[in-house]
Amino acid sequence: MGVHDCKLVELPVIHAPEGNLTFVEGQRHVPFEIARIYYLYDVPGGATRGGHAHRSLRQLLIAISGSFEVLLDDGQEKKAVTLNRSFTGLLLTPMIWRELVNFSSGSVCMVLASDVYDESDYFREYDGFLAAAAGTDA
Ligand code: T46
Repeated sequence: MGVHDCKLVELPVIHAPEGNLTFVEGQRHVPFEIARIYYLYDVPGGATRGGHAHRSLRQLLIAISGSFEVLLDDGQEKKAVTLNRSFTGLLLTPMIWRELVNFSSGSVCMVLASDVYDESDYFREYDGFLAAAAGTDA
């Protein structure tokens, strides 16, 4: 699993004159059952979110409103993805260091996650993540 497995997912859009509707179904539009939803909002200009990796958590990030950039790093390769559509998600596989930057004013990042919150699933130190990604950790 690497940054190239972190793919964009196009979600269905039901168009109507009164406005559009998008929906997400676990195991259909995302390759996992959705155990948790959380969202980032009121992010001040210049702030960075993330700055960690997950051992096993899988997630789908969606810019429900506005835009932001996701910087991905699997320990060997890096990739930057801009999210700015409420019908496009970014799938994050395990063992990906991520940083979210350049939030536009009023933007909202909604995250669908494969598991409930578990701090022990996080790598919050980059060196520890790199060692685990390289298989050189204890
Ligand atoms: C990720 C990016 C995109 C909870 O209590 N429950 C939760 O579900 C989450 C996500 C966080 N928290 C607590 C843990 C911290 O005390 O909220 C605080 C802030 O969490 P964190 O610093 O991890 O927030 P972000 O925005 O840097 O990262 C979050 C997710 O943790 C992470 O999985 O990929 O959003």
